[in-house]
Amino acid sequence: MSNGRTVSHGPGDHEKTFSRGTSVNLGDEQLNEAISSGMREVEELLATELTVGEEFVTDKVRYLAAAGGKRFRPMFALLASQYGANPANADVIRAAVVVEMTHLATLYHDDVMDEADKRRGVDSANSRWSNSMAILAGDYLLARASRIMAQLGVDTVAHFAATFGELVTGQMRETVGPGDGDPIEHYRAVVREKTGVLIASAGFLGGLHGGATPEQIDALHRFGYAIGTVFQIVDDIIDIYSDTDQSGKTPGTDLKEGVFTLPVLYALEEEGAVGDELRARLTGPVSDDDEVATVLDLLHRSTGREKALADVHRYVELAEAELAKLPQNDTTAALRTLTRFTVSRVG
Ligand code: GRG
Repeated sequence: MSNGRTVSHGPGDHEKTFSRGTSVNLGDEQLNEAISSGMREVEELLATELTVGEEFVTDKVRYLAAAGGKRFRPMFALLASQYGANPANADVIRAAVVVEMTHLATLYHDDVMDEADKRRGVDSANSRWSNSMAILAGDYLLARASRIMAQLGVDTVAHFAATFGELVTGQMRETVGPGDGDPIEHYRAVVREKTGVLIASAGFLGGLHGGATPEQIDALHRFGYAIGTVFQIVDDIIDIYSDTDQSGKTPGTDLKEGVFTLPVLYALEEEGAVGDELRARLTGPVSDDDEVATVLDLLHRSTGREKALADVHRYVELAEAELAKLPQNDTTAALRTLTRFTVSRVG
């Protein structure tokens, strides 16, 4: 789980299916074309926005956008806009860009807090320049995003004020830790606030600016929270349980950073020898490679994976319940496929 102190991967870094605007496969030709062409407009506006200003600023704000990213959030905003009479209109494109710019800003800030070396396969901005530069680059992105938001009207500005508040609360909640509270509840709250909220915003704003009904906008917003949570838990399961060959990642990255994600938290609650040994070993970051291997082996023998997976399925049910409230058309079928695809990475 990407968070304030630690690693900076995110849901499905290896899940490159949501490509950057060139072509997508959503199961329907017309929808593919609509979303691909919308994503091209998103990329154009994003590129334009990131070139306005002094070169010593824009080279830093362009850096992470150019490095890649799945662009999942703007793509979801475009899909959400399909429910209205005006899908993928200029305001939808603006809203999608605002969401991606905000996402980018959080990545810059998150990497400073995590002291991350890498992001999107390149040196993080903080390691390439400095913490100050990375923070200021994130701030500049928020400044540019705010300018576009102002064009979208007060409802969007008010919505984003709440989104920012939730993002920052999630980051702080994670940094503060669960204290005497339930660590699993704490994890859920952090995932909702850090990962869910911006995906939910993409659904909300795509629906709003596409002209969907208030009920549809609400369903898209809730669907976003649920699918965002699915993404994060799946990613956290992969971090512990998949082979490098399969996932392209080194298992145990979160453990090395001292981050105990959902499967680990469940395993730590377990009664018996495996739970006892994990409780004795997991008192902080696991730095030594042999120790990581031992802990991973214990986790494989625990119930952590199956319990975390049961949670994934509960969130999938929540997501599907929201989709059931929407018109049963090609867009809803595509969102259902995306949901199942996300889960398929962990079975
Ligand atoms: C700047 C508004 C603002 C808030 C600061 C730092 C912070 C408070 C919040 C951090 C939020 C954060 C980084 C959450 C993790 C989000 C996440 C899962 C990132 C990875 O998403 P992907 O996989 O990444 O979609 P790509 O690179 O594909 O875009």
